[in-house]
Amino acid sequence: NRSLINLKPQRTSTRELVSLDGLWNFALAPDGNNTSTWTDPLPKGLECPVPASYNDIFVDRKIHDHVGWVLYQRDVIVPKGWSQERYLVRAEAATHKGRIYVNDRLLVEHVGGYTPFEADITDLVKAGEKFRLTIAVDNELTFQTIPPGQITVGEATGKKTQTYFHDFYNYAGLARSVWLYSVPRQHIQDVTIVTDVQNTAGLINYDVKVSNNTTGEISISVVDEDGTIVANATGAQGTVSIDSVNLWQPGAAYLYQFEVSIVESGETLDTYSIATGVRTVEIRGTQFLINGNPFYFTGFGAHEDTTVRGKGHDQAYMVHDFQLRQWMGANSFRTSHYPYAEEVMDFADRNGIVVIDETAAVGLNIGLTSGTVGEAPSTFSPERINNETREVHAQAIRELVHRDKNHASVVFWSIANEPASNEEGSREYFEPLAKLTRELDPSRPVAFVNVGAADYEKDLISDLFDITCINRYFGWYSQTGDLEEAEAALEAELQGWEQKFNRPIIMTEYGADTVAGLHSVFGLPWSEEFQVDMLDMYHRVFDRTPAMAGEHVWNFADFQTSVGVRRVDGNKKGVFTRDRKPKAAAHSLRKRWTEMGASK
Ligand code: BDP
Repeated sequence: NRSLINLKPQRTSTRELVSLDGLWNFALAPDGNNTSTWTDPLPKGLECPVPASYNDIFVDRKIHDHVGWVLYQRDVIVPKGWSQERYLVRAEAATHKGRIYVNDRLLVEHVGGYTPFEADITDLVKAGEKFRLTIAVDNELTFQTIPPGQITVGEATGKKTQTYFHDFYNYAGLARSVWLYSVPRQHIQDVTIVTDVQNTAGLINYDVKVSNNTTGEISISVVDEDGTIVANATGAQGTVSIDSVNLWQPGAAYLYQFEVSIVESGETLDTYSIATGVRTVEIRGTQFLINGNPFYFTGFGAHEDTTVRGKGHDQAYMVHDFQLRQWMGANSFRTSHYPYAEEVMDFADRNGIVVIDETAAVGLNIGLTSGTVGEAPSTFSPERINNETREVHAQAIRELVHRDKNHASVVFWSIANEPASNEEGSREYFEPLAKLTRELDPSRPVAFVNVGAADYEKDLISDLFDITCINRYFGWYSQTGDLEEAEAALEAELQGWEQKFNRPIIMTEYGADTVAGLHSVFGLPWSEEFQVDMLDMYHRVFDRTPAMAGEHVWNFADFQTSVGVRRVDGNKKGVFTRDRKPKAAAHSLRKRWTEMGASK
């Protein structure tokens, strides 16, 4: 199913919205390919909260380690008043593959764990009737999924185990909200907004798509934060201009409501509103400009990750995490390593936080984490990351751009994290994907995040992109504990990139695993002192590198990973612990970033 879905559901004067969040019946799907039993009422017993990853909820290792399908089920009633409407079930995400069943019928299957999908149920269930909603979710990763993975079968036990090439736990399930919502028969399907600035005027270029049956006229109003209408227009495409515009600025968000309506004979048939920040993004030489002013990214790479709920979206954590970022003086984050819940993007828009928006293409790099001694197998090959993978990756890009294109906070796209861009085949793989992203959104720069092994001499694809984003671990994975050697290596690397491309460089990851409470008078690795010293060293080098346009520490908080000899209950590179307590580095970083912010 390749069709792009509707705009995020919204309650307006013409649309209704019912949350299906809460406790759902839950079961591991019976083995085998016979899915006919999946839609029967589930056996009594387990109830699983939505939104949440299911893995850490139950005290059952079998569920925690499950590889394959699980089933979520509940009864739903379509409101009686919806008889004149169309109505849909929408899941904001099912990681990594989802199916929506209504009673016994499979309506839709969606691949990709971090973007929404939906099923129109109007013709199956009458308004006022009850139906059994089953959502099946599959967590398997193969070489033809994004992110990729591999399933092995235990020799002695026959048990399936999921392995993967990325460094965070494969949490799965319904980690985001599920909705039942209505749209009018004639409805707004999609809106694309691109903003520009001319002297003191703000321009909103827009393109509205409506349902085929639409006979009404399209009317546009732009409303400012005081509720005053500042511009009007009619027609499906065009440009509206706002005099003396209030720009959306990093740290000082201003949002207009871009209200689209379908109007016929004086009656409003549908209306939908998009929070719109007017701002420009541009690269000039080594500078990244927002509204014509150089912007230096400070902040973190992060994860959607908390105890018990895994990747489950949680408003309390979302708000608290934004508070902590603001307390730190951080002005931005990257959605490493997958699209975050759309509520997070809305919140970034409202809070003036700048976002690097990343697809789930992480771990396209077999050598990096295979633990292979000697020659690693090649990543891009017919048996591994191949043309089919690239097609799935292309679809992931389409769905991300479709979902997030109207967010002022999103300033550029990252289409992959740490692929094997030093390996043969990487260029053939990435060239069409970079091109596709630009075609989908000509208004934003396109990047990928480069891995240490593909340094400025070995990388084969960076010229296809607009910005140099690199992750480096000098002093941790190499020159371990020797910050003098690490400093020289970092400097040489940054100079290499600076000479290769006249464009901005962002250090999208740098950091050290740090056990909160572990101290060392020698500043040895794993101690809080080492994390402080290492970050300080990087900052010295950044400050003498003119092309630097940003620094994102890895990671905002400690997070869960798969088990392994390098990880003790997960990755400890957090500046905060998993429960959001600051390590020593939080204070030194905070000093640097708040001073940088103040001096602007
Ligand atoms: C980089 C990855 C990131 C890891 C990090 C690390 O981009 O996902 O968690 O290294 O090893 O390779 O901590």
